[in-house]
Amino acid sequence: MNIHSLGEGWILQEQRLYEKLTKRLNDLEKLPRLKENKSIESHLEENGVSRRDFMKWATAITAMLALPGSFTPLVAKAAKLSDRLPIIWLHMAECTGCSESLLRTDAPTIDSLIFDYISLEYHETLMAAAGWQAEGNLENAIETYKGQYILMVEGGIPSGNSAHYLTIGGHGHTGEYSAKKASKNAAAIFAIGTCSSYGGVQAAIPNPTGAVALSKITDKPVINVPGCPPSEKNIVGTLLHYILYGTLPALDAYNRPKWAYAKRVHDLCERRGHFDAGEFVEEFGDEGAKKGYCLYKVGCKGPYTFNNCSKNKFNSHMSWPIQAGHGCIGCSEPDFWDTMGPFEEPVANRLYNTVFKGLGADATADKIGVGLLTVTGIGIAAHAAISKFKNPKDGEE
Ligand code: FSX
Ligand code: SF4
Ligand code: F3S
Repeated sequence: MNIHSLGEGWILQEQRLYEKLTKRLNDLEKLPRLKENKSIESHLEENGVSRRDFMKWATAITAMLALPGSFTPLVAKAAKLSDRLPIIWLHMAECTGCSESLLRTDAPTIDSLIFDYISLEYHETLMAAAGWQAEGNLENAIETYKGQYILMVEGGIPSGNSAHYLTIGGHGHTGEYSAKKASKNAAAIFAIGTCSSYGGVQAAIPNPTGAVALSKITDKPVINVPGCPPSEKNIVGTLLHYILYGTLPALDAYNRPKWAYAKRVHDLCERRGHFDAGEFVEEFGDEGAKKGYCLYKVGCKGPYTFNNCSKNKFNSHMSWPIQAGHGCIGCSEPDFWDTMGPFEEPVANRLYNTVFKGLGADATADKIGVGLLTVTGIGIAAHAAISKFKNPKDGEE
């Protein structure tokens, strides 16, 4: 095959995808608006966002989802149609940081405005209803939108004491009961945050409430969007990806969308040049810290953590942990509370088995042939080993 036919193959593939996504959006457009009859343009305008800003935002999301620039109008259209799909958002055991990541900004971002605009049928932090009425709303939403709604769950699911460590509402239903019930008839399920994806802080040893990941209480596929909390862009991007494709994204071994979690924090880090040059912060506040040197020696876990934080940042794209001067604590990895600490010390010279858990090589580092790992070797070894695993769940990019 020559270079020209390769190029033509790509163009054809791109064209097919464009047609497929256009068809999906046209079908969605036929569905009725679920909220008040207001366009996203007027909603954004009322909040001081111009059409130009909206298109700039759509361009950035297109790139983030690894789509060609020519797909920007489709991404903009997907955002416009985000009021056609009902969403149910449940809170389990957590700190509400995931919702806060999305909503807590002094000037609302386009991401948070999109979230305002979608048809959020139930969200315990945001809804006005309380008590019996709130419970009734949840039952109604599950019933009315059977098989159509997107379920987003924040928080780990306590399973101890017959799951009674978490009870919610007048009937005293357990979190497990509500999450199971809502999962049953969902069109798609997203675990928002590390708690929902893997158990999170409440599942840290000794895990007194027996908190588990959402994926442990349902046999339906769960897309994990970890991070404690995840960035607003990763939450909104996951939603837009589903609106665009209507199918699961390509997932990594921990069921995280590859468009967001395929690369290590270390690979995308603005301090990487200093790591490669051997320029390290030796202790917080030293000359190296002032010069923005690499934070590995003060505990950065960026080499073992998969996330796109440096690209998306937090608080309206203002900053992210490493820019703020602290190392990554590995917050988007399973069991990071137990395995990534102490957070301000490097993981040198200790048996490292965290990132391999669940990949089929979960016992000890010996099993994967790296033994006791040394300071800089570990990230490279971990990365190489992980790269070798082929994910059976790979779908579309
Ligand atoms: Fe908190 Fe969400 Fe961490 Fe967990 O976040 S930011 S404890 S991921 O479930 O609220
Ligand atoms: Fe960045 Fe941390 Fe890697 Fe240093 S170790 S380059 S601070 S991710
Ligand atoms: Fe979390 Fe590390 Fe990003 S701590 S927010 S994955 S930089």
